[in-house]
Amino acid sequence: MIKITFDGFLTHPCDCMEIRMNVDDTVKAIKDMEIRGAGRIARAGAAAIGDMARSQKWKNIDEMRSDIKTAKDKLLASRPTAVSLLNGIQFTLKGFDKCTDVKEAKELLIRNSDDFIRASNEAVEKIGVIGSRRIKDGATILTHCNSSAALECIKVAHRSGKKIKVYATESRPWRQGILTVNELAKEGIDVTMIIDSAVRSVMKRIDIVIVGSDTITSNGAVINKIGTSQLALAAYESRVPFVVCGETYKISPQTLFGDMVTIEERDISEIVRKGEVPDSVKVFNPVFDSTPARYIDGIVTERGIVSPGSVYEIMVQQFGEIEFK
Ligand code: RUB
Repeated sequence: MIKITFDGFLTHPCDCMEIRMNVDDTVKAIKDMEIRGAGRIARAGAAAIGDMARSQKWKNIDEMRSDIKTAKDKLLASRPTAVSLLNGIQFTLKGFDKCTDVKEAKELLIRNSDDFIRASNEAVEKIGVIGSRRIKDGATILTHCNSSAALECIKVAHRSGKKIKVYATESRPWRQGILTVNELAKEGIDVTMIIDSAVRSVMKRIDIVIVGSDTITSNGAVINKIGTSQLALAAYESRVPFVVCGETYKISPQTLFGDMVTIEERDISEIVRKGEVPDSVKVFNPVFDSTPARYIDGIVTERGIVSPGSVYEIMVQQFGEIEFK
């Protein structure tokens, strides 16, 4: 298990696909950001349910149902913003309600979990290929935080022989930018790290902004790491294309029915150390923000590049059969 502790530095990319963990350990790892990034937490949630089905013994289906529900609730409470986690778990549980015996239910959950994980990884690969075509030879790219989908586009462009440069934001307070620059440097990509507040200043050097997504809403807005909307505004002002990468399971059907996306607020110790400011000072640490559709030039999905305005159609195709409670 790769350990990432919060001391202001992230040192290792985590990839839960190599790791098999029980539900409680998965929940802890997600809460502690040892497993992070919307795609990874979705795969970790699906993997935890699949492994529970693989390893646990139940006397009857009612007992199994009750344990799976508890596991689902715990996983969903681990991080509130990325709908990918909910969708990954919903996908894994598809058909579970109709199972009448433990053997059948176990097989279904294991199969669904494996299918989701495979499809999720394949989606990132496809996004990489599709998104890379939007990157011109000689382009300078700006990215934010650490998105496996966004970085895949950049890596595929580089591997195809395009000469590219990347600016990567630090992404305070967790500094996921450290992961990003390490990942890109390892690939041999020319990468420059900047502090978050340098975004507008460097925008004149940028040809395209490519970021990831945690949740995509029915009106085409994108929820991603705090600061993403600032990048979008600066790009809009400079007429620089702003492209979002998102697997279709990052679309939130709940938003169609009026639900708002919960923006996670994390502990203030991520921003200030104890005693650094008087107790009277309030500290606010929202870790995601929403970028309205009008600032987004395209959303790169595994089905192709779509406009924010077509999210509704994809939502219907993708989730038409799923019941949301
Ligand atoms: C990560 C983040 C990423 C998205 C998409 O935030 O905002 O841009 O999750 O990532 P955190 P991916 O580090 O707080 O989880 O493309 O890997 O799903």
